[in-house]
Amino acid sequence: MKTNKLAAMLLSLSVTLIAGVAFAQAAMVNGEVKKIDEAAGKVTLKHGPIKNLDMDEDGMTMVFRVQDPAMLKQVKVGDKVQFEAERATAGITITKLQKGK
Ligand SMILES: [Cu+2]
Repeated sequence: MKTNKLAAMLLSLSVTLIAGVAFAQAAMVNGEVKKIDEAAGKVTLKHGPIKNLDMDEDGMTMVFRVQDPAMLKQVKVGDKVQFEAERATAGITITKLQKGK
């Protein structure tokens, strides 16, 4: 049956896409804290490439929102960090933030 073949093809394609997205999100990005704005829940990071956001440039400095302002208490200006960021309706948001090595 043709319909079944097409359905199977679409299913395997979407599985591949989901796996790809999961892999991109799992990759932690290296960064360095430049500025912290706890009141606004924002942090300025100089960061390496962020594959899941199509940012291939190295050494780009920009402001990120943080998902939870408490994240900002774990880091200070000058710290090397690792993070994960996602594009959200309110802007690019950091979903994970930890001190790097
Ligand atoms: Cu950037």
